[in-house]
Amino acid sequence: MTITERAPSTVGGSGYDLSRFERRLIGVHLFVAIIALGIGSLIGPLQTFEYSNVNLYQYLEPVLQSYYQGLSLHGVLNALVWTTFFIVGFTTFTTIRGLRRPLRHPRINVAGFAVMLIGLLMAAVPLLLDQATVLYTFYAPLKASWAFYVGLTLVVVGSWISGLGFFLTLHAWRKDNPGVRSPFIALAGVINAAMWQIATIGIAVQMLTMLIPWSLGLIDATDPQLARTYFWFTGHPLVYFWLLPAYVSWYGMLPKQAGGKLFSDSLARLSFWMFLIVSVPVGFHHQFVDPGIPQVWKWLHAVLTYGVFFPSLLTAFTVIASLEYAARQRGGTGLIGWVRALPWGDPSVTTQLLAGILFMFGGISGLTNASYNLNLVVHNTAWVPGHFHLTVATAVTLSFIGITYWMVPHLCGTQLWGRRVALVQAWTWFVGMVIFSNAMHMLGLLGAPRRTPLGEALYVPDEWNGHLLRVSIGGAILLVSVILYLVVMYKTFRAPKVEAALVPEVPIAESLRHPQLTPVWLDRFKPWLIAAGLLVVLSYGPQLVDQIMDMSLNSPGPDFKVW
Ligand code: HAS
Ligand code: CU1
Repeated sequence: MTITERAPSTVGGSGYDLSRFERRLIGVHLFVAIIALGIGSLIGPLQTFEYSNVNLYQYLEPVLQSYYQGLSLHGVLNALVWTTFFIVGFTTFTTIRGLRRPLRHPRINVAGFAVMLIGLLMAAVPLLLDQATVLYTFYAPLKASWAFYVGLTLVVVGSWISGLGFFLTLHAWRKDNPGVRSPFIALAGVINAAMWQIATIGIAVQMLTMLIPWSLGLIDATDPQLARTYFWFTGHPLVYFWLLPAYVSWYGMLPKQAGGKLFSDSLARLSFWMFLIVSVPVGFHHQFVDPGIPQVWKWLHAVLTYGVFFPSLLTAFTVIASLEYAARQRGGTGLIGWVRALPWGDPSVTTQLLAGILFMFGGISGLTNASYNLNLVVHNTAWVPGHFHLTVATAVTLSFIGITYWMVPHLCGTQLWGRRVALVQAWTWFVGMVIFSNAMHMLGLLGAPRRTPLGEALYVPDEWNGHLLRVSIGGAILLVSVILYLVVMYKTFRAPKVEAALVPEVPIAESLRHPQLTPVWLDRFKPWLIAAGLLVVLSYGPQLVDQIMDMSLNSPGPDFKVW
């Protein structure tokens, strides 16, 4: 095969400078994301202190009425708002910069942002007024104000609109570059957007046919079982919607930052296509204990969950191989001694390495959850937040933080303020999360329920106490880390502009083998989209038909509020 000179491959460096408009568009996404993370993460430690019976909520009463209002804000702001705004902003960046061309229809992407922002503001009002204290999973029959549901729906619709903008931009690039493999970081971002469009059908149906009419009083009651099934149709792939942008960075950027190359462009693409196929048809692993879903469907989703484990194993292999290659280029030696040769002094690298290390443990707890038998032990216990603070709150969030360490100065034309402070931020996050999440896992095994202000309990088994204290200690360390992050971001934003050569460049990793050698089937949407659609229909279709036929809108009556 001849490799055309035209092939822009995935090589980074210079080549396309973002316009002022593009910088601003991406910047406003990041701005909203970081504010959400800031507020959401400041609430988290309050919950951990509560576990040790230190109730700071009482001092915040005019703003926060209860532990549950705080927990709802924490979950919505961190898990839904920080992630979604960051991801859409970052994918705008990887689309433009990966393809080295402007957005095909920038107005679409501006509209996407505007709709997301309006949705966020709509959802924020009832949340702050204690009218949406329904936690981030908003399980019926907990009922929030209609504005909360409409607002969240608009956030999703806005992300669809932006996704369309990415897709049209990639499409235009492909027309101009026939036969050339799509640059990895751009393709991977669009695959994630495509997966998200399929995944969010569940929540769209839930909102439009159940929760919104119910909250508006148009229907009297709802069916919690069906609502949960719709929710987890979206809720599980949601976690990969969060994870995949971190993988874009681990595969497509981190190797360059570490001084090496991407070990295999083909494996990187394969893992993204696998996520497109198997991210959705696994939602019943959140409903193993729910009545009304026959065992065989739970079994099928459990098997497919082991399938979705596989692309992460591929990722561990490929990313660690890329890092080892980089480290050996830098003079690293030994079976694992090479790890020391990685650029641990670079906060953007260190955050992502630490995120990856904790993700290995998050993967193990995920595997535990996925086993039907073990899930019966850990479901609804503190183990589950233990699991997802290693995944979404570390693998994803700490990686996103690491990305902002080069991206924010890049967009602002400044340099990262306080390199050392940022390193302390990375390590405090790591240490805080190790302590916090280990204690949560242990508490879960001892039977402590999740989503419960345990400090208020009149009696807890003695063996919980040490772990409850460690949860609070972890939370305190994380509080320091969040504050350091906000300071670094603020100072970087306000730092004096520097000449272009001193601004951090965009780290786009070259592949060891030229991407043009990657098989064509790893660059085609159609077969993968068909497979994804088929698998969703097979794994959910019959069960959804059954549940819809059996639907009983009787739970509970119109005026039901438990908080
Ligand atoms: Fe999960 C519950 C199963 C991954 C998030 N999960 C949750 C909830 C959240 C969540 C938020 O089967 C709670 C939902 C709620 O509120 O009720 N999860 C899994 C499985 C995986 C998994 C099998 N989860 C994630 C990810 C998340 C996330 C990713 C967020 C981003 N999870 C479950 C199940 C439940 C669940 C059940 C229901 C529990 C219940 O009963 O309620 C897998 O995808 C995990 C695969 C991961 C790996 C690890 C690979 C390691 C890598 C690291 C490489 C290292 C590097 C660093 C790069 C196989 C890739 C190298 C460094 C050097 C220095 C060299
Ligand atoms: Cu899941």
